[in-house]
Amino acid sequence: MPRQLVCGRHAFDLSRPLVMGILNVTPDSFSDGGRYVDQARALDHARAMAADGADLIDIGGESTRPGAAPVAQGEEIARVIGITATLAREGVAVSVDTRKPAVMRAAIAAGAAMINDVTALTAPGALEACAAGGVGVCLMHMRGDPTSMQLAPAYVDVVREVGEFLRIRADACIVAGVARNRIVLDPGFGFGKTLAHNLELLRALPGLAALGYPVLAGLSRKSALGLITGRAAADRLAASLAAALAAVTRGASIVRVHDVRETVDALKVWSAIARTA
Ligand code: 8Y4
Repeated sequence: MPRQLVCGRHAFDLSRPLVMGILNVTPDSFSDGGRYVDQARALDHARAMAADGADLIDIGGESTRPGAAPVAQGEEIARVIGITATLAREGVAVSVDTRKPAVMRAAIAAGAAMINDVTALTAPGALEACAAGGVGVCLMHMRGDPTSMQLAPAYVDVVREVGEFLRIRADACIVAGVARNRIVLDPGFGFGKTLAHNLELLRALPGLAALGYPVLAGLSRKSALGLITGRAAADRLAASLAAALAAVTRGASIVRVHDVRETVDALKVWSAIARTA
């Protein structure tokens, strides 16, 4: 039987890599049209990514950038819930990127299929919110918090420490009642890691995948790719495609990307070559 990832009413076949499209609904500083304009544009972008072949759309209402202002939970809910409900009604598998249990509960009630948490459901009540909802969960590793994480990240053995953390969080999910086939692990590229740490983790992805859970890799446009190529974030498409292919070659089941159309094409070529059919 093919391996499956169950996210609410969506069941994904893991015999091919999945693409998660990134949708930020943090207010656009260039737009003074208010929430409605931001939301309408975000919805258009989400529908375009779904039409381009995104398997999941990851909606985030709180920036994890160093120095980003914290967002109150009511504001975060207002940013993400309308779009989540609309897309879910249209049959799109929506992932909501949040650290807050109240946002998780609202997202699940609105039809979210997955909760993507950069703190791996460590907030009090987060495990329970997700266990009750039947959603998929993405557990990400981060060292420190978004404000301090890039100051001087240090590990004795980054691969072992990240793997151990994720194994412990997966166990906590199972104890809380999250089904095994709903759990995704993510080493958290760029979250409290130097370029050398990110490269070590990427090389070691097969070991992480060997824990038995699908692995998500988020490398799209990240600063590690900027350090390697010398290019600004908007100019990192080729670097991002190379990174996505490197990740799936090493066992990643899901890639979280900005450029869905290009990534889907790259993965089609990769799959045509890789498939032993
Ligand atoms: C340009 C634009 C450059 C955005 C960097 C970025 C991950 C994640 C983020 C990830 C999972 C980001 C919410 C950082 N990264 N969730 N979230 N995995 N699961 N930076 O790698 O995209 S936000």
